[in-house]
Amino acid sequence: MENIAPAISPPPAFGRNKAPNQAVLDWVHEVGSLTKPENIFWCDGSEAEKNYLLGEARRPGVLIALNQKTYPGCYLHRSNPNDVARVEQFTLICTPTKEEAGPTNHWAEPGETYRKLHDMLKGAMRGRTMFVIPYIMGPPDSPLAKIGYEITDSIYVVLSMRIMTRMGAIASERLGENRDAEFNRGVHSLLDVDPQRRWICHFPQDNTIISVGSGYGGNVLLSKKCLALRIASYLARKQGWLAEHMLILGVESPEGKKHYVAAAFPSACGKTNFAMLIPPPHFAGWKVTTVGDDIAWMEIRQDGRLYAVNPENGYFGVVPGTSYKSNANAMRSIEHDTLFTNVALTPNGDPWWEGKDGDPPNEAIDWRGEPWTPAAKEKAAHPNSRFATPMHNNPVLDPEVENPAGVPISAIIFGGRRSNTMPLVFQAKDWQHGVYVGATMASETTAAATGAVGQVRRDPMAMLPFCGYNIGDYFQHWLETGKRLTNPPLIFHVNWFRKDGDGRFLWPGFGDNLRVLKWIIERSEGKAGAAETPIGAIPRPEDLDLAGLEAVSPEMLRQLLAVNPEEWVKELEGQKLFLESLGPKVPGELRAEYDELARRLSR
Ligand code: GTP
Ligand code: SPV
Ligand code: MN
Repeated sequence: MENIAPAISPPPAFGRNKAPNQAVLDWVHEVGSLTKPENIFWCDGSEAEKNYLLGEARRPGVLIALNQKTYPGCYLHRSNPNDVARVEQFTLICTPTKEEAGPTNHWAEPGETYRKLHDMLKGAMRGRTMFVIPYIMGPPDSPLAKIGYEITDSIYVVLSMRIMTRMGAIASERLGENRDAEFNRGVHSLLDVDPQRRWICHFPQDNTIISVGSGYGGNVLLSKKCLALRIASYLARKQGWLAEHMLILGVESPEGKKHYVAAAFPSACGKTNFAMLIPPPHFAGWKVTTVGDDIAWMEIRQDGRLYAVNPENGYFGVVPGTSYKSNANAMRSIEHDTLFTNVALTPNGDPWWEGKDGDPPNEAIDWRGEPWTPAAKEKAAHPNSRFATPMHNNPVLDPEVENPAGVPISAIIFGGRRSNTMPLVFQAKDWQHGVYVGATMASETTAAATGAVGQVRRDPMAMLPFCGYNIGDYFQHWLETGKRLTNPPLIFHVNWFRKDGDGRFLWPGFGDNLRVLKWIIERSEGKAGAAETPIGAIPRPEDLDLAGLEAVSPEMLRQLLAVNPEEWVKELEGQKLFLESLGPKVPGELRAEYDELARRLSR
């Protein structure tokens, strides 16, 4: 457990290559003077550096090497048991006014917050090594690419950032020597991993992030949710593009027609799995390829279409439930060169988790480091245990993933985890209605964030915890983007999680989601049929390709596709209350969409 982060032995030659940019040097000097580390290590991203850091990480017990025969290049990290997920209540947007952060964010005044953080960081790295990590988000030549520097006292963060971003010399070279060149400043310190002193603070106006007191995932891999969503969404609005919590996938039919689709599902609601989908046996000749599994940066190009790039270089995915049956592509990806967090360890040194193929081991060490047997009540792997794996491990990585121009998006899909109400799929009437559907979507909460699990909450565009500014302005930005799109993607909503009266999933999900995806792309080509309903167009059973799908009876299909008036009375009320709770910044167009929906439902 990385409660303490001892200094490494004096950095070898490659740990001393400073950045050529004076603005970076000045800032690193400033943070060093404040935090007082034992030594400063400049990361270059080389293999030699990786091997050196892996060696160092084993000494203080930061990482455990897994069985190198069965899991070559794989390691296990156990985070502090008080530190296993994002902490939304301690995640702050520090804009000059509270209104800029808006009704859905926790706000704090920037000046005072900087002062508090500086107090906490004073001498915080004494006896530790301060790592300086240069990184690029996005294909380096993309007009959307962004450079960041993360300073951290955690080797685990360095090794994770190496996987998750384009890290090292490439980034400092790209930044160059110009003192005014733009880069994100990220500072992270574990402090003493005390939940009482855990703050994830964003200063969008300064392109700055400061994170203290955590060593876990989205709290500390500052490239990810902090930069690529919260700060990037703020920049995107100013600059006229979109930064979204979306996977990006390619889907190719047997005739060779290819589409790209972006989909926003809240945390732990199926993005990674959908992005790596394996077609069911009946779908011979169909191919699904992954551009990204969590974040999409999108902009309009000259042809009036929306193009997307994945800013990341790796996947930080949910482990439990991953198996050859549910996602063989993910399994193949994580069998080598992968950093696991909070999974269980078998006696032969393999990682284990609930839902892995085969029988549970007779004994194991659980995610906390305690002995475990299948008779135990507690889970062996934490429900939010994760893998960090390079995207180039993915057997179905899309060939366009490094294309600086991105890929053209034919359809946008919103989706949530809903036991009831929401049909398997429906299509919004147009862009504006689609924005309403995204703005009012809801999902049951998951283990990806601390707090209660399984409660339905509104999570607009799956961005509730990630929008770096006022959500009303964000909706407006979406509406304005639509007006600039002469060739807009169609917008859909899906729900893989509807349940029957006995609480069982009605839809098998995973690979079978291609049946829904096929309908979606056929709609984009103006082909497949549908029934018009008050909430949008829904496929009739005959509009879906259900060949070979024995698991779903006609009655189950009826339930999956149903729009039940009693459920929708409640849903409509929930949507109304939510929009009202957001205050006056909600665009009039969305209030009009609500009125229209209410009118259609009451007919
Ligand atoms: P984040 O990384 O937190 O953003 O999550 P994500 O949206 O990428 O979710 P992921 O694909 O990792 O799936 C989360 C959980 O949902 C896992 O336990 C999966 O097994 C489960 N899941 C994913 N797809 C489906 C599906 O189609 N049906 C069902 N029933 N479960 C699914
Ligand atoms: C999410 O919670 O949406 C994640 C995991 O992708 S984390 O990086 O911890 O935010
Ligand atoms: Mn996510």
